[in-house]
Amino acid sequence: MGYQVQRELVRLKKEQGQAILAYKMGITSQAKMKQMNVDEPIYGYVFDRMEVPDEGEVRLEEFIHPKVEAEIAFILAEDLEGPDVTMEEVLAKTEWIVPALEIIDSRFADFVFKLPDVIADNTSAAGVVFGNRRFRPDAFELDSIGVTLCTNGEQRAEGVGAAVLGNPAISVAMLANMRYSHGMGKLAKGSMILSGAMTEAVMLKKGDHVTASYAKMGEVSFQVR
Ligand code: OOG
Ligand code: MG
Repeated sequence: MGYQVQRELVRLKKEQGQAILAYKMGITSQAKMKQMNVDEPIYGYVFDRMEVPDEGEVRLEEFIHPKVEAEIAFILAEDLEGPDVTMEEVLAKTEWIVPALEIIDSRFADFVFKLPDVIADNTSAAGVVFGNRRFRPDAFELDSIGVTLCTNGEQRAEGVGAAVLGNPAISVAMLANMRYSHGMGKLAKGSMILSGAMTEAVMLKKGDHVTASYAKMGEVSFQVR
């Protein structure tokens, strides 16, 4: 099973001195779930060394065939523990929401994989750029936040919060509940969670300047060298 391999991967990375920076949900859109023929999203981990500062740089050589997608991240004010976490509980226990870009990369050619493979491959986690500004969870309706993803000023993808399981907070609730059912414990206060892509993933090329522009939440960007 994919999660057993993933657990071993996490153990090895920790042994090498890497630390978990954030949790991530993946395959959270109806379109992607249908494509993968699943009715449940998947989760994985973002490690500390995957972080890129807002307006920072990545080197294409450090990846295999990276893509980027726009997401909303949550930072918890209180512990979240399954099995019955709801969207309302997530919103009540969230300290901040933060616009974020996720860089995904895959061991599998053309990102063609079966579900256990992508879970074992840590859900393609390869990088994260958190925006510099953070917002209270009640500042907006998260399902209606729109985002456009551009490379070199040209729009490549767009999306909206509702693309993530109806609301990104539902994705966080599902993460807490899935972790409970897998015996993985609670999401502790202070945890950061990437809730899943609001946009299609866009292939990166050398020289790309990537910018995600969020309605009311500003921009997150980085440069590919
Ligand atoms: C799996 C990871 C997907 C997301 O936000 O949906 C993901 C993949 O498509 O390679 O991170
Ligand atoms: Mg993602």
